[in-house]
Amino acid sequence: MSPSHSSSWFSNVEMGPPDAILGITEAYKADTNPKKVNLGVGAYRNDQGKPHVLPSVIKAEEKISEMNLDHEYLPISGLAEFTAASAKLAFGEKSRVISQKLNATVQGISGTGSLAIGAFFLRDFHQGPKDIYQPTPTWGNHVPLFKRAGFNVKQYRYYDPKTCGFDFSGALQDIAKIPEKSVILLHACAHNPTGVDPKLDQWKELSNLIKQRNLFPFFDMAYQGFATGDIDRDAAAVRLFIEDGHQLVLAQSYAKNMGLYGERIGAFSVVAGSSEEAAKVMSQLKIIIRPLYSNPPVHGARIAAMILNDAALRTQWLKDVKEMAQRIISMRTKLRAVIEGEGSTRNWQHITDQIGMFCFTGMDKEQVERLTKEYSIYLTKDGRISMAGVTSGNVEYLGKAMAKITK
Ligand code: CBA
Repeated sequence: MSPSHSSSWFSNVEMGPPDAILGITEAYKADTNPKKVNLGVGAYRNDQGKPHVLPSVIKAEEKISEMNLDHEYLPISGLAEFTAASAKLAFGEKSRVISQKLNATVQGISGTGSLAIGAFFLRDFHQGPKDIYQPTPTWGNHVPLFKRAGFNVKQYRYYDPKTCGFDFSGALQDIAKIPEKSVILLHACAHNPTGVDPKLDQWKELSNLIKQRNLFPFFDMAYQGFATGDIDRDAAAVRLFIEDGHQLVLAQSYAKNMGLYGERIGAFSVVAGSSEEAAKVMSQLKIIIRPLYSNPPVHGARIAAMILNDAALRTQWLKDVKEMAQRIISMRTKLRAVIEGEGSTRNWQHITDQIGMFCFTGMDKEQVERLTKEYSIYLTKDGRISMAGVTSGNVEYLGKAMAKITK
């Protein structure tokens, strides 16, 4: 006898669209053109186009393997040596957050999982409207992530397509109108997808305005080190907000800056009003995490903790990060030179002005489709290319194709 509702319990399930970013990797893999290039996902490649395991990570893994550690569960909040080091990396060793124990920091499932814990925490405890204001544009996953947690997702102006730069006055105008006590999402550095960050004095003004409007800042820091190659400079916005007296929450990822993509290692911090409050917040974070995934995976946490806490490995890591950032910067220069060398009449200065992993090229949907169809160059529909996938081997091919398509 067939079930009364229909032939299957799941006949109501419709085919969903592929993911706007990770779906591109699937399409790339299926392409048989030997010249194909994947500039979709933000994953660093070495100059041979291969995934890169950082020398500091290789050394940390060797040390960990020699220690013959067990595979017991971590505590709900994760590996303590990791979370303590992660908070220091973000806020700075000498921060009042650290000395006054104002932070409740838990290990998260990379940046995305850390953002999700934050969204759930604010859903339950934020004393204000469940509205989050995000920059236009923002990382595509920010929207469904906060919607799933029950937030209304709204926008503030961020990117100016005319200048391919930061729309500072637009952002100030929009933020000035955000209703009090709303949450505002800020990319700490290396904004995705635009590669455009506010300058330090602009951050200062943003901080003042956000304070004046009594908004609550949610920082996403997925690229610490990737903007300038210097982890302290890249944390400047977060640290400035702390100096200005903001309370805030912060999601960190070690996918990019340690190349630990698949290890899913990140952290979520709440900066509370006192150490007593931080302890209470910590208890609630654990209550959120326990039914979700019980406790986080251990391997990535061990690697990150080893790198952050061992002086020699940390020095090596800072060098590794700088090298990745510099390779990307050199590819920006080359790509611009190739396109301009092809006689393109467009202004391509933004390729070298923008920072971090991505270049928001200004190419439209049709141009992107042509690049993919005619050249097997894969990128997101908004015209974003992952500069981390551009190499000495493909930069000519890419630049010439871009010049042709945008003629
Ligand atoms: N925040 C921002 C702003 C990001 O760009 C990304 C990654 C994350 C999450 C958080 P993870 O969970 O892996 O630590 O990163 N964004 C991508 O690089 C990609 O990894 C991107 O290509 O946009 C992704 O998942 O979409």
